[in-house]
Amino acid sequence: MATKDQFESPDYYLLDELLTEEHILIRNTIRDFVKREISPIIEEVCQSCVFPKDVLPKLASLGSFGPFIPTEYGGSGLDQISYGLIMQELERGDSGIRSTASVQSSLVMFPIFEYGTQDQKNKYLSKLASGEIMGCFGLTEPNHGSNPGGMETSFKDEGDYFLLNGSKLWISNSPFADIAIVWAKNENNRIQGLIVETDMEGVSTPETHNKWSLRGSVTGELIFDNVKVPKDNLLTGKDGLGAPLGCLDSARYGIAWGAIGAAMDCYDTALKYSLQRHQFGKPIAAFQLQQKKLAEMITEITKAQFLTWRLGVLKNENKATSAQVSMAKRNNVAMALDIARESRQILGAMGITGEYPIMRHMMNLESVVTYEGTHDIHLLITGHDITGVNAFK
Ligand code: TGC
Ligand code: FAD
Repeated sequence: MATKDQFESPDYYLLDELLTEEHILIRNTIRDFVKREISPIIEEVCQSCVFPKDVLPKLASLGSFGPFIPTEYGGSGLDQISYGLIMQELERGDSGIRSTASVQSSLVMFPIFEYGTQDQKNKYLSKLASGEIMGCFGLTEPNHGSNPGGMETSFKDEGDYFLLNGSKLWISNSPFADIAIVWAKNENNRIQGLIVETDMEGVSTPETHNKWSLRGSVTGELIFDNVKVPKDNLLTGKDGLGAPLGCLDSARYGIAWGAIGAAMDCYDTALKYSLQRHQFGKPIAAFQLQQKKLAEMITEITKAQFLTWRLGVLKNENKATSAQVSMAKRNNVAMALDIARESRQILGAMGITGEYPIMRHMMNLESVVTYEGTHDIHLLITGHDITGVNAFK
């Protein structure tokens, strides 16, 4: 049975005073939605590994799909801080729910909006915003994860169509997606994006089973066996590896906010538990070792909140660099994972049960620290940025 969600958000340095009334309204709307619609079901969803598809239209109606896409294309026309706050609140509920929304927004709607033709925007964006169709993003391959530039998936110009062959692995949402943004090499070895409809002949999307992490998000493959893709489905606005990496900048930014949500939920749970749980005749919150854990958690959450809020301001001003996004993604996910582990200890044995959200967040974050660029890859991006020396080459 689901326990009531009594989450209270920590705001130690009064960050709310830097948000607009609209930001707070959006944040609170998503927070209420998560308490009402996600918290009561998420434990069962993750234990059973059955994705709650009826959540999709609800996420859409709240504007979680493409918040930053202009309203003329069905988006909400919101700024980057609003997008971040939506991701924070969804991930406070569960990383898998945030994942579903961030793939749809940053990895499917973003490339169509930024690199697509006018016809592609008209055809797909409103339907994606309303959740009428769902998308996925195929970059990673069996032999190419951190190094997507080495991808083997390719397409050939066959006159009337492009012939696509290859495969993608670890693709969020692929088993139920209607379309896939697929990154593949053309005959000149140049990476380009294609909009592939998953009911095209030769496309299969098998689900990846037995995950211990992100069980509230569906993961699968994308397999292309001589798929005839209409030429109108090529994303013509940008080519090269920079095109998919540009989408990742948007998604990684959302993850930086999302990780704060997961960390806040773990901290809030551990703080409350430590005040209620008595050992040796007093609440465990009275012991210095437990206070140290809690004090360090709120310090790290507060630092992450300000780093990420400032990144949002820079993004709104079009001044954020990819390296700044990498720093925030890396810092915040590691911070959240550390807090999940420490919180789990504060709950003792109770911490491993599904009665509390901590173990689920911890397991989810083991994926979040790997996808969208691993912890070590983001460190090397920072290293490259500050030294000018590229460790990948
Ligand atoms: P490199 O030579 O450095 O760069 C190639 C071209 O790309 C440009 N560029 C970027 N452009 C936009 N945004 C960025 N973040 C960019 N980083 C680089 C660069 O300027 C260059 O442009 P040009 O015009 O000179 O060609 O590329 P490299 O091959 O050395 O690789 C660099 C590296 C390792 C940093 C990059 O490939 C990388 O980020 N690897 C990590 C892979 C990754 O993050 N995969 C994510 C897959 S999607 C996913 O995980 C979704 S999970 C979704 C969910 O469920 O939430
Ligand atoms: P590898 O690249 O094989 O790396 C293994 C280890 O080696 C890592 O620790 C890495 O940091 C390290 N390493 C690699 N290169 C270097 C180096 N140069 N220096 C130092 N260390 C290095 N991908 C998509 O395209 N779309 C999706 O929707 C998607 N969703 C995902 C959902 C889940 C649940 C997961 C787990 C992954 C998803 N991914 C997706 C894939 C994800 O982006 C990759 O797993 C990630 O980029 C890392 O690739 P890899 O797993 O192949 O690890």
